Amino acid sequence: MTQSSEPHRSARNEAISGLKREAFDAAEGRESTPSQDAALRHDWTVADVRAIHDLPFFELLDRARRTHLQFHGASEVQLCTLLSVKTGGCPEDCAYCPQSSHYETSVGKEKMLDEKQVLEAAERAKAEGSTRFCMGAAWREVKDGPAFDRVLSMVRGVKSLGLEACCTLGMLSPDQAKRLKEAGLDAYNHNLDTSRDAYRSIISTRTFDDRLATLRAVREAGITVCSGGIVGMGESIDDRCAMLVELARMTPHPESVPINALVRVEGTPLAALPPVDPVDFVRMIATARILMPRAMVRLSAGRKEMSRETQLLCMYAGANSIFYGDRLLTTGNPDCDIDRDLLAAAGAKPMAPSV
Ligand code: SAM
Ligand code: DTB
Ligand code: SF4
Repeated sequence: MTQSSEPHRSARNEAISGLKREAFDAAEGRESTPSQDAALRHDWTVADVRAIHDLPFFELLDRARRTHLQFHGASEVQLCTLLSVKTGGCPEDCAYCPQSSHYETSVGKEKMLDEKQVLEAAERAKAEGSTRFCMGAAWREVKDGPAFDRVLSMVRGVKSLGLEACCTLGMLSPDQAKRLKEAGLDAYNHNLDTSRDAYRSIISTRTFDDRLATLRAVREAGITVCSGGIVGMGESIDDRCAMLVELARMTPHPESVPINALVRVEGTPLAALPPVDPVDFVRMIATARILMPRAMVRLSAGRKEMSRETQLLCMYAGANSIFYGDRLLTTGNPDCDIDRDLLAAAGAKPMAPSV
């Protein structure tokens, strides 16, 4: 079942789907043109998406580029910085994740960072040119109490620096989402990761529907939705398309769609999988751009193993954000000077702050 066809849909989403797109955009303070409206569909099927995904490569790129230019600046890339505020020891068994306590990896259980450490990292990120700061915790779910209170004050601190604030903390209740919103949180990352069918072979400790319930709580609290997935976990092309369908059937679409290439970490069950085919990865970025024209499509994990040419093709195909700084959460990311060269090669400039 898709998010928009479930009974607990929010009053706000009901209202949006009942409104004409233009009216919704006007209410949100955005202008939209009739041709933009035509591109914003929510009724995608796997067959529709597969037909786009499988287009001859140059045709797919042309179409994605046209969509991108209709909705976004040609050469702007948002720089975001990630920080793991609570690392390792996670009770979930996500087969890709070095932070799961189910697997022997080099990532150990660490204690939670304090607010000062986080704000120093956020200040450094801002000085390097990032405009969005995302705090991650290796939690199955948020528990009310001192750790959550500390996250709330981290969010307030990050906001006071003029950065977009994002968190990824696992499952959330509607009340916790409301408290994050009150603290000023702009976005919540909670990935579908893969298709509903493939999900069961990747994670056994929670369900795909748990994931959708948290995304609903986020949307209903008025926080923007950041949700995407991982390519390269042994899934089929139909699984990849089905994951994009789940996202693109949401009303409104997620504002942010991270597409990760699996980082194959030793000790995890997926460590020995072959790397993702770069052209297939670009296809996912292009398809996400066509399906969710307004979203920020984020070229996320896996860039350290990706050629410069593949990354440039991703940007051409509609990726308009990267994680910036030499660490993701627990694994490496290209150094800032390498990324400055990448942006220069793309003729791209870092996006100015939006808040
Ligand atoms: N514990 C929270 C959760 O799972 O939602 C937040 C942190 S979790 C590390 C955030 C996301 O990172 C995951 O949903 C997954 O998409 C991504 N991720 C984790 N390990 C990865 C890996 N090895 N390669 C690519 N992406 C990964
Ligand atoms: C997302 O989709 N990718 C980021 C962010 N959202 C939180 C996380 C990638 C993590 C890669 C593995 C690691 O560094 O631990
Ligand atoms: Fe835990 Fe998140 Fe890693 Fe899953 S992806 S094991 S929930 S930190």
